[in-house]
Amino acid sequence: MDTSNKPLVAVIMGSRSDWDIVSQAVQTLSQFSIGCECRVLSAHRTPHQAAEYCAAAESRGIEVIIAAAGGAAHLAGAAAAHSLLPVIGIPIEGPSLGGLDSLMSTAQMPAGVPVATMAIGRAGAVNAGLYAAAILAASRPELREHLREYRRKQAEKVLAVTLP
Ligand code: RP5
Repeated sequence: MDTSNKPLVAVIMGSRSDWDIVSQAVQTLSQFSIGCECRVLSAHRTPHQAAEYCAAAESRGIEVIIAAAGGAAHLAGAAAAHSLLPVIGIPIEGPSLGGLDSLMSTAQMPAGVPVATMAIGRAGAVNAGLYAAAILAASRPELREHLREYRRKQAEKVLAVTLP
């Protein structure tokens, strides 16, 4: 799919400290040969730059934004406020509240500005990649087949499990 590997997904995160988890989303995208661009941008520490980046993303050919943040996790919501692109939020687990703070901050958007909120941490990051792939697959039959194959192999692995 998309052999030019032109970035179709923007992956943004509030801090470098989020990268270990966020890299799982990037790895998932790369499994489907989906090009992405990654940036550290914070809703609180670099609010203007984050807004500008999200507002300009669509005009640069980006089709989906993945935004990860921890704590008072407003990055995905801020991205959605500045773009009509679908925004997928990954709540990052922080040291104090186990990620529940990030989950609530990402999910509890007011009606009118949606964010598709994934699970906390690694599962959320992998699923953010898969969800972005599903969005892109709506107009890319080859990618849709790739997703079907992914699910088939996943099921095969589960069914092959043997217990002691
Ligand atoms: C959030 O604050 C970031 O997304 C990160 O999850 C959290 C902590 O950031 P650092 O203090 O590690 O830079 O904005």
